Amino acid sequence: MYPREAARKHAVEQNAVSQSAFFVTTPIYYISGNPHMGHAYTSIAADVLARYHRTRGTSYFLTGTDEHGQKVAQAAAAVGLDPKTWTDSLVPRWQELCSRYDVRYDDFIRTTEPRHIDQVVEVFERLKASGDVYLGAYEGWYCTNDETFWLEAKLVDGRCPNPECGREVQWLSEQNWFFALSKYRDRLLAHFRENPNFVRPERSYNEMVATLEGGLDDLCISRTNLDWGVPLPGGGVMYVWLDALLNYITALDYTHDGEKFRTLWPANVQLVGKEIARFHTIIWPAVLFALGLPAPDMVFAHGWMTLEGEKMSKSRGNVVDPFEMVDRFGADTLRYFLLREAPFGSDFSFGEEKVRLRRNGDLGNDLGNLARRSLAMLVKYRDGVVPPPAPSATGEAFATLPTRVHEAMTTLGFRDALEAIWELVAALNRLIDEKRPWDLHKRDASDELDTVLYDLCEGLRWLAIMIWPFMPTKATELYNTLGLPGEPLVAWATALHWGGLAGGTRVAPAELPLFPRMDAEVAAHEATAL
Ligand code: ME8
Repeated sequence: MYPREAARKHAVEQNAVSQSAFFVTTPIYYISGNPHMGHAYTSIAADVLARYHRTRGTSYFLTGTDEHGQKVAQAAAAVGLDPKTWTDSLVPRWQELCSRYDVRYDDFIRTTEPRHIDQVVEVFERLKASGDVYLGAYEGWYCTNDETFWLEAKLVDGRCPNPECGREVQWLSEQNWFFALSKYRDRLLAHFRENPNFVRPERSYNEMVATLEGGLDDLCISRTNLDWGVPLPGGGVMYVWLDALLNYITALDYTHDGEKFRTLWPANVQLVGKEIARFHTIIWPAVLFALGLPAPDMVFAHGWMTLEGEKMSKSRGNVVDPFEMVDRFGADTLRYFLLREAPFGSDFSFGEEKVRLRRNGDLGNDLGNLARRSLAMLVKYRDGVVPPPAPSATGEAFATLPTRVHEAMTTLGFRDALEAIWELVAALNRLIDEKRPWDLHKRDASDELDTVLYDLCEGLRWLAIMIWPFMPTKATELYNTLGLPGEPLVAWATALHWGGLAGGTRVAPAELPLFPRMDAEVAAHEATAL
């Protein structure tokens, strides 16, 4: 059993939080141009998950760029650069995407780095030695856009059968290296059956089982008509998909038996867009099995961000610039929007008007006004000093909220988690409307006013803690406004007990409003001013 599996098993037996880091990955993105909003989506989701698990112990978040293959080579050639100079010039923009959206990765791997290339060659040698990689003749159709070989029978009108692509395919005829994928079909099917959570959501799970039941061909894993890739002993370069998939373990120093590898693999969650589920749930685990390694616990194939009903993608040209959006709306509003708008497994359309509605509604009217009104009343009626805790119906009603949010986060139900958190927002707003603190003040109902003001402040503290993974900047602002120092990166199990906010705490509501209203005209004006 792998050390990490043993540690987890122990944690489960002891009913304790596992001390080993929660390991989450994104796909490594093709660096054939600048990032678009779809790329930001996956990275934000991974960041939210990593931050959530940081509140429970530690997490490790890996992302990076996929820099080999014909697609990148062609993009570089189109601007007259060699591929490495081209990717070097683009990587800073991809990393900037992360920093602009508060996406804090622990490692950013590039497949052109020596640490990756050396290990890819070593893996190739190991697979050759075990007989899982063998030399054979390849003749078949290749789609450069998808970097995928297709069987003749699968082509649609002689073109790439991927409905998102449909481009011309090329006939290739070469001596090539093959990976014995077909040999792993039964083991994969058994793995799927024994681990229903291996592939989520269920739709992807079912699709992949159907693919497996339909049979697997061995996979051609080398290319001889291309030199932009990891060079293989004896000539040719490695098929870009195998090269890319291996990043998940080369980043952990796998072939050097690195400490990171021993403590982090298998990954807890690997996030991918649904179009690349097949690579991650069939080819990837088969390669891991061939290396004698366990498969990740879960591959989550999320839905697509669309524009006017079509998948947002570079090749279609219908992309939204994430830098322009973050300048306009700020990172937290977009992070909230993306994870609140649709269940994580479903497609959803991106639209600025929709972002603006969420910003002004859920964030501005519901949460922002709650904070503004509550703190203004505390300042007005109690000089900004939090009253002592008292037994609270609100506290009782929401005692199970952290557990509900946890359950949602475990299944990557980001939207459910946010909806559950917003129940507390709504309850606190109702509390103000029903109790009318201004009347309590007029009537001199001092104890009751204390209880209401305490509940509002304590509720805001809970909210700051629970929204932190989603909106780290605004959550920290809210937390600091309550007179609490640092970031609300705290263990929920100890921090989320109603009454945790000490009476006598002095609030500092200077930073409000949290979410200033955005008018359509203002948004448009700001856009033209950029
Ligand atoms: O496939 N909606 O890279 P890629 C949602 N290099 N997510 C989207 C999206 C959209 N419209 N567009 C892109 C590759 N994404 C390979 C991966 S991994 C070993 C190699 C996100 O640049 C989503 O995560 O085409 C998708 O799977 C990924 O970007 C594809 O990025």
